[in-house]
Amino acid sequence: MNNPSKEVRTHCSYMDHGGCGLLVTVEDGRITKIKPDPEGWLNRGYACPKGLNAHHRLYHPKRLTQPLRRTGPRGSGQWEPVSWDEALDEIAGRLDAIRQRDGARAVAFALGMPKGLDHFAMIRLANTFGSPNLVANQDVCHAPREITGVHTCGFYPVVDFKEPSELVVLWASNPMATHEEGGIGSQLSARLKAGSQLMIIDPHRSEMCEKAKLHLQLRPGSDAALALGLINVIIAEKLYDQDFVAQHTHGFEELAQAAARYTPEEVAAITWLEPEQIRQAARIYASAKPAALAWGNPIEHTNHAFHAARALVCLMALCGNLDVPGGNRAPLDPAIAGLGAFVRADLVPGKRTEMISAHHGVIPRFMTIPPAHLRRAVLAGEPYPVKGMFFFDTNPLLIWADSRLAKQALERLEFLACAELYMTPSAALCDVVLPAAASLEFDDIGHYGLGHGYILARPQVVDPPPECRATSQICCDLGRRLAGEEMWPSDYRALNGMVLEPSGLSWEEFVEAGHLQGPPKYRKYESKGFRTPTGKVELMLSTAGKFGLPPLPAWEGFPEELSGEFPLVLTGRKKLTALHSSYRWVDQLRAHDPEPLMEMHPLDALELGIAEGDQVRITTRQGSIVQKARLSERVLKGTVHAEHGWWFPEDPDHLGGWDRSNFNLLTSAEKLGKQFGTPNLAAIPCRVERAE
Ligand SMILES: Nc1nc2c(c(=O)[nH]1)N[C@H]1C(S)=C(S)[C@@H](COP(=O)(O)OP(=O)(O)OC[C@H]3O[C@@H](n4cnc5c(=O)[nH]c(N)nc54)[C@H](O)[C@@H]3O)O[C@H]1N2
Ligand SMILES: Nc1nc2c(c(=O)[nH]1)N[C@H]1C(S)=C(S)[C@@H](COP(=O)(O)OP(=O)(O)OC[C@H]3O[C@@H](n4cnc5c(=O)[nH]c(N)nc54)[C@H](O)[C@@H]3O)O[C@H]1N2
Ligand code: SF4
Ligand SMILES: [Mo]
Repeated sequence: MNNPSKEVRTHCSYMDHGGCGLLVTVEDGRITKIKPDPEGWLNRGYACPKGLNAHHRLYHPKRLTQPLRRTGPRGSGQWEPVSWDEALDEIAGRLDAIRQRDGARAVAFALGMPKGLDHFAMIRLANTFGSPNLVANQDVCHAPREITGVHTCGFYPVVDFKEPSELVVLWASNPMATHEEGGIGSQLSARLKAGSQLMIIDPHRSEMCEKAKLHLQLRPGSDAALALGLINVIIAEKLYDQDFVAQHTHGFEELAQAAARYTPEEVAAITWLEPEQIRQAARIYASAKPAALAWGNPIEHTNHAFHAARALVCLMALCGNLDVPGGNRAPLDPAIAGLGAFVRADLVPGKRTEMISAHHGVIPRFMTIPPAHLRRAVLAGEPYPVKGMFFFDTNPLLIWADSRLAKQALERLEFLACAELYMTPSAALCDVVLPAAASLEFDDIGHYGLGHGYILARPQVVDPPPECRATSQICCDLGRRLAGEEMWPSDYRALNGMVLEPSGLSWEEFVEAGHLQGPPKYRKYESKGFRTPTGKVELMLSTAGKFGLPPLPAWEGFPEELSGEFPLVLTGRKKLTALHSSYRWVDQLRAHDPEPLMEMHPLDALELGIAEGDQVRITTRQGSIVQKARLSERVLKGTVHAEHGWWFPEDPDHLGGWDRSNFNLLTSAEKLGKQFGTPNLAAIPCRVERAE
């Protein structure tokens, strides 16, 4: 990086699921300003405060800048600096010793939200090491939607904001803040400007709801019931796409029978809605041609995630919205390396039966280990013990359900190491901590392996601090030690090359192009059928018996009942200016979110003697935390909306006050959905009182 001053075009990353094009000003090797790229493919001149402040992550005085080895008890904050070779040799030596003694499966590798190509480099590391146990948050993030989609219609139906729709439905989805599946917040605005109508299904009344034709403010956790209610009306009133259903679906009669009991009256009682609202929603969705349904993360935040996701794919199918422009599409990848080949899935052929979660009977296509299952292995040896773990891009102590259990499990591990930007509460429990390069400091490929139908170029903008390494490079360094030099390149950039190889593009050509997208083909089923065993959308699953799955979507009740002691329903959502537990130490970002806030209805607050700005204690059957009260009519009476991912880097405690305001002290890892091991992060009975 020689030029004294320059502007570099790249894509925002490690900040959410978006892909805003950015123009980054570099002066004397330092980033001084970030602007949105007016020509950004997905964002066209938009960027949020996270992207615009991304460089402040790089220059924080307390950023980790050298490898550290623990010298005192875990979590005591006592470290000594070591060289990279010492640190890597120690990690490789300890993990290998466990492999020699207890087998490769006794070592787990863990990740969080997919951030870049390093996510897939880590999966490759687990595979080349020989372990079937790759832990990730997919139990509560995308697997229920993706895999249920694959079982039902052969693909993961992603909302299509690229083509015109008559109606957009935001169902448990808030793209203006989260930019799920790409840069779609700004794309959604464009769709609305072009005349699409809007329907929102969300217990929180955001500003977007003012633009909506209908907002169903439902009881959190009742989505499966509501979707079945819509199916009921659509079938009873014959509003479905009769040609599509006749030609392309399997099990319509059985679905019709199953849905018959979910009358608007029945469903109204469950969802806290009026029967007429349910009829209206069904008519609006079924009459719009096409309708694009953005289905979000909270669908996956109860142990009934499978049923909720099944019901929603059935709804899309009934109304003929699958794989049509402006509906829910089946994106095709550009010519790039297939995922299986990149991660070397072939090296662990027995994974499906040997992975910890197979013992718990998860859906066989689900190939990552839910954190709840990992902890049963570590703490109870069920189905066999796990003794060592390496992780990056995740902060388990804050983001796994039941943080106390997470702490016990991390502490119980014989050896634990990670790569991080900052000494997070989870890093503080490690034996060795490696200093990671931040995004913008290495060449990266965005959105690979996520089923979005495109990849984004994220060229390096500045050099990392001398002792910080890209996480993909760390995978190469550990891979060469643990799996042999023939299995891993010495320079991580070769991994980018592997992904691009089938495209015939060099890295420079890819950067010049900015992105690669697959062919925009729709209605592929017309020539090829749907990629399910029957070749049709399986409203009733033909594989139900084989995989032990419920054949038809159903409402199985709330995960937990309300009671006199716990009369309110707790849920949450992501905020535009924060990413889970990340970057709480970056002042420029923290300024937007100085402290944890919970929202409750003024009438509930009045009954409980709580005033705006009070510190309140939220208590569930599992635990209790403190956040600051915001009284708001945007939430329903009887509900509480709290923020997750809160810790306090400024705290003198070495674990950053992890147990004060952390939502996941309120969640449990006991009651899990069978298909994905999903715990309940939403719809949790709670009570609230003023904290002293
Ligand atoms: N700014 C920001 N962006 C992010 C992230 C972040 O942390 N911050 N995280 C990224 C990740 S990993 C993910 S998975 C995505 C998630 O992105 P989204 O799917 O948009 O997820 P959420 O914000 O969790 O929830 C969306 C909406 O669901 C509503 N909701 C809550 N409970 C329920 C319920 O029971 N039923 C219904 N129908 N609605 C409910 C919330 O009020 C919220 O408006 O965002 C990504 N983008
Ligand atoms: N209660 C509750 N729990 C939830 C959710 C919820 O809605 N409610 N959402 C769930 C969902 S959808 C997801 S995806 C997970 C997210 O879970 P995680 O991905 O674990 O979330 P983060 O807290 O963002 O942790 C990311 C870690 O990566 C580090 N990091 C950031 N940038 C870099 C980098 O450039 N290099 C390296 N090496 N590290 C970096 C950060 O410092 C941070 O510690 O949380 C889940 N947990
Ligand atoms: S919306 Fe997402 S991708 Fe765009 S600037 Fe913000 S964090 Fe980055
Ligand atoms: Mo996520």
